[in-house]
Amino acid sequence: MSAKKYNVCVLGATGMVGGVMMKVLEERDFPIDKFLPLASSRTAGQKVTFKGKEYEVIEAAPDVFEGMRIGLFSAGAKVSAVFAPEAAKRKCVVIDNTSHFRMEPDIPLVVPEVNGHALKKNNGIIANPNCSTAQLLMALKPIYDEVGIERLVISTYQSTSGWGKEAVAEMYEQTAALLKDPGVKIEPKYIFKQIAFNVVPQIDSFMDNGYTKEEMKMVNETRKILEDDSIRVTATTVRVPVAIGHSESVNIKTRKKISVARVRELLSKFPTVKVVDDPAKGQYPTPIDCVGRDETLVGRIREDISQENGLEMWIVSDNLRRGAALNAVLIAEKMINEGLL
Ligand code: 3JN
Repeated sequence: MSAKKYNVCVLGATGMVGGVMMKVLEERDFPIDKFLPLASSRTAGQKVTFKGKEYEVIEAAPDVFEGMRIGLFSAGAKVSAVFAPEAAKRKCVVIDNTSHFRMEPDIPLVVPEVNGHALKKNNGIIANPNCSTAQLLMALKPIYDEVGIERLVISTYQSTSGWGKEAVAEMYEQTAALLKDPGVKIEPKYIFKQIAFNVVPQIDSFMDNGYTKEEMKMVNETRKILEDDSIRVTATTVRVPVAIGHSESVNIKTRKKISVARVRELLSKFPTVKVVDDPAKGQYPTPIDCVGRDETLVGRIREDISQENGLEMWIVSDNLRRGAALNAVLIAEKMINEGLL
């Protein structure tokens, strides 16, 4: 990377993704001159530590972006809607982790390893995909490039951290309460139904077509990132009582036949994908294996016995990291390396 250093702000610095963004920036020794942690009025004033130094989190306002060059945003779609244009206007390039701009035609939606080329044409706002989409595409891209994809049927098993700190705490609190008294009445607060000892087939709100917003994000974002609206995609997204790490069962109908051996070979060569797939040795990925790791883990790769050109696979990744923070930092690094920043 260049010797140049950048003024970087993180909006949503008190949240789970914001925390991992700061960690990833530190770990990768991102070239930072001035660092500014920001949040909405709800959590501004709290303290965060970055590179061993304590910072007070400043409340986001248009003027705070003056002099900033890179903004990593993860404070919710409404906050981004207000502040991303304000930041971009002040020459602070925004990498936004919310859904607000993802489907806007002139805003690139990017997983760097998959469609990094899309960064070239931007108006100062880049969208980071939904966490479930990002990890999915890491595993699909090499297959798509080799044989094309006709249809995808996805079922997700998403951890509570995808819904924020409060949802993770809610899972532990409910679990503790039920261990103490199995008959206790659980009142869900952040997750739509009891999450302890349960699974909940609703993530985000329902739409008129019966799908949830999370499901339609996966459908629409997959097509945008692969630049292929002909792919048919359906998804059921489910919350499970796991703290970190989203899992996905994916059925793929390819346009041409591909062997399982070739899929394993292609995935093994793809950056930040790791094949963990040795059924004879009982090896396949589970969410606890992916926590804190950059790699998307893929296993259970097999031919679908029910159709021609069908594949089944299981994709696991750290949703806070791969699906959000790392993806955002990789976008910034790629823009620097390509002279876009
Ligand atoms: O729950 C998950 O696992 C992922 C949730 C993502 C999410 C939650 C609330 C609002 C998003 C997102 O990234 O799409 C949004 C949003 O930005 O709309």
